[in-house]
Amino acid sequence: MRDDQIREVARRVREARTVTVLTGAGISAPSGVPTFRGPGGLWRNRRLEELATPGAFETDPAGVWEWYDWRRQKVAACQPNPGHEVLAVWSNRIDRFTLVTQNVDGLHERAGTPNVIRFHGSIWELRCCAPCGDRPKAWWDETVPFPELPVRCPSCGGLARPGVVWFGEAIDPVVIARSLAATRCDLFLTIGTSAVVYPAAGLVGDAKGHGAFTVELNLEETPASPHVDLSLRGSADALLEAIEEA
Ligand code: BJW
Ligand code: ZN
Repeated sequence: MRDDQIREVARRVREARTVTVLTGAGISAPSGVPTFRGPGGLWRNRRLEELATPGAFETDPAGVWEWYDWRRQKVAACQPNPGHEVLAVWSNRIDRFTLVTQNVDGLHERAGTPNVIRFHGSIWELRCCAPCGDRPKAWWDETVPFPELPVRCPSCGGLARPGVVWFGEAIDPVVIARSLAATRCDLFLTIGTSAVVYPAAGLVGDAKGHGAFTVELNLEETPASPHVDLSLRGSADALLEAIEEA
């Protein structure tokens, strides 16, 4: 049964004119990056909602920065896995291929996928909280670990923050527009995401509404599973390798 499903996905990848992929933490899990809601997802016993919100950062910027500094160190020590690599191959082979990721780790880019749509920003981008005007609002910084926390804006000395999207914050409108445009596709794959965080979790339904064939790759069932055309259980890296092989 599973071999048939893998062959079917492989055929659809081959025949589709337009392919869109949405990834979540599960694609990076085989690289050793912890997921949010799985085992190892809790950091110092603090729930995600106590860390990934503007309120948490306002109350305890050093504490939230400690979490990001720890994650940046972890990601810096990780390598893209075969799942990232297969998607990079597709991105270069399929003319109309779009990769939307909720991940902030940068592993898709490191695997060689160009033009990744970073739905929730990047852990490697920083922003000044007190926009100081004499440098771009956001800048790239791969320092690991930071010598001092919380991180300060190198220009004005004000508080800096990670360039990510926290709960209650709006997704960049350009990112939303590009992602929604990409839901007009022949094939939409949702890979390694718990499908509970909106608006990202709504993209697969939008794609289905536009007539796309929808596929989920995940270790476990998710709220999206009953709604997709094909839901495959397994590790994203192994499934993507098997699809590419087929
Ligand atoms: C494997 C695997 C392997 C493991 N192989 N699989 C509609 C309904 C209800 C609520 C809302 C709604 N619309 C908006 C909301 C509120 C909120 C929300 O969604 N809340 C729900 C959680 C209840 N959304 C927001 O607040 C968003 N903003 C917004 O809506 O703004 C509105 C607005 C408009 C105008 C002005 C102002 C505001 C923003 C959401 C931001 C989410 N941010 C985070 C942190 C990012 C930064 C960081 O990384 O630090 O994004 S939270 C966290 O969750 C992170 C992730 O990208 C995101 C999704 O997680 P993901 O990737 O799915 O990971 P996990 O851990 O949950 O799941 C891993 C999966 O992988 C599991 O399924 C495993 O089985 C699987 N897996 N190993 C294959 N080897
Ligand atoms: Zn500044």
